[in-house]
Order: sequence, then C-alpha cells, then structure tokens
Amino acid sequence: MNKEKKAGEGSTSPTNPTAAETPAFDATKVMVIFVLGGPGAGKGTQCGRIVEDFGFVHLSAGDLLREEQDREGSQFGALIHEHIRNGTIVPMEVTVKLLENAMRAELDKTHSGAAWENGHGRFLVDGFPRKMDQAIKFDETVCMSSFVLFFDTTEEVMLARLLERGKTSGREDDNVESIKKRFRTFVETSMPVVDKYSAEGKVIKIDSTRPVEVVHADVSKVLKEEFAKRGLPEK
Ligand code: UP5
Ligand code: MG
Repeated sequence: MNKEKKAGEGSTSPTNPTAAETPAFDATKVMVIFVLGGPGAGKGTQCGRIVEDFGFVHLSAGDLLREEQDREGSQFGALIHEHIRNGTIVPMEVTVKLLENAMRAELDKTHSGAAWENGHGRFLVDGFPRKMDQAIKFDETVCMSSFVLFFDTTEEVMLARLLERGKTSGREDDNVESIKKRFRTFVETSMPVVDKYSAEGKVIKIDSTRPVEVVHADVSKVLKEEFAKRGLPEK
C-alpha cells in the first residue's frame, strides 16, 4: 500500500521548504513548553506544582500513552506496552496524535484566566519530544514550541527516586532492568533533542537534584521572567 501523502496534503520536504504544513495551532496564541529530563528527574512533580500558579494544562506524553494502552479497543495497546517496558520510544505518529487531540480537547473547553481568553492557551508538554523526529514533527505540524524546561540530575539520583517510587507506583517500567534501558534511551536518543534546542537558545536548565521546594522556587522564578519578557499574563 502506498502510505505517502497525496499532493496538497501538506507533506514536508527538505528539498521544498514551501511545502511545509501549517501547524494545527497558532503559536502566537497557544504556548507550548516542553518539559524534558531523564527518567525520574522530577518532570511530573514540578509540572504538577506550577499548573495552578501559571494557568497551565499539564500533558504528560507518558500518561497519555499509558491511558491509550489501557483503553479498550485501542489498536496500539500491545505496541505501547512493549515500548514502555523496554524503555524505547513509541512511534511518533501515535504520540503526536494523542498530544494534538488532548490539546484540541482542552482548547475546546472553558478555562478561567487571561491565559485562556480568546482562543489562547498554554501547555506543559511533559516527557516529549524524546526523539528528534518527534520534535520536528510537533513543531511543524502541531504547534511551534516556545522553549524547553530541562530538569537535570544524575542517574544515581534518578535510580534511587524511581526504585523508591516503584514500591507503590505500579508502573511496569519502575524496575532496575527497565530503568537501565530508559537511561540508555535517554542518553542516546533524547539528549540530542535537548542539544538541538540548546543550540537554538531555547533551553532553560534547572538542577533537579535539590529538594522539590527548592526546584519549584527556581522554576517559578524562571517562568515569571519568561512571561514578563514576552508581555504575557502570569495566569
Ligand atoms: N521526586 C521528584 N522530584 C524530587 C526531588 N526534587 N527530590 C526528591 N524526590 C523527588 O518523580 C519521580 C519520583 O521522584 C517520584 O516518586 C517523586 O516523588 C520523586 P517524577 O516527577 O515522577 O519524575 P519524572 O521525571 O516525571 O519521571 P518519569 O518516570 O515519569 O519519567 P519518564 O520520562 O521515564 O517517564 P514517562 O512517563 O515520560 O515515559 C515513560 C515511557 O513512555 C518512556 O520510557 C517511553 O517508553 C514512553 N514514551 C514514548 O515512547 N514517547 C514519549 O513521547 C513519551 C514517553
Ligand atoms: Mg513523569
């Protein structure tokens, strides 16, 4: 079967930049902040803390994939299960579509606060993009990201956190074998994405070795500065 897009369907081509797709959402209204960091760096914890303060909707790519995996009748359940257990990356078409659908659903809802007035909105996209093709695809076809919050700490710290969480999380990838694979994928596949955005001056790095409250204070400060710089309301 020919899986190529038909002419006019908005396919992109490195040799024909004019064929670039129009993103689904207008980045002048919809703000996307990518939240990256190794497994257990504290992405989810910090996102949860800043949601209320800054009027964000938090979308964890991993959570969306786990929901899809558990959804009755999903054609991707087995595929997602296999990738999560092995710490490898689910094909981008699945994850990008889940994120786009979740964003659209939120933008269709009523949210309070100036950040969501007149078709505006703001999202923390947590744990994505973790492979270069996803980063390019999302920026081109869903919404150009504003910047990246990168939570940085050591594998030793992350391992201890994940093993502790694994006692109660029920996550099938919170075991030593899966964690080691996740670390390898992070270094080999996801760090190049951080490096790409870093080279574009879009990465704000935060040391997440420190206690949750200290990291949170840093994140809040950085976000306040970014919103002020862009002339945006705090929430
Ligand atoms: N904790 C947090 N911060 C702390 C601090 N400052 N001090 C002390 N303790 C701290 O935190 C982990 C644990 O540490 C918690 O118990 C917390 O209390 C404590 P958490 O905030 O959950 O860390 P987080 O970085 O979110 O870790 P998570 O395990 O969620 O990261 P992963 O990136 O590994 O997991 P994710 O859910 O994003 O992805 C899982 C899998 O899905 C991937 O491996 C991959 O297979 C798949 N996936 C894709 O294929 N594509 C995608 O785009 C996304 C995911
Ligand atoms: Mg998480």
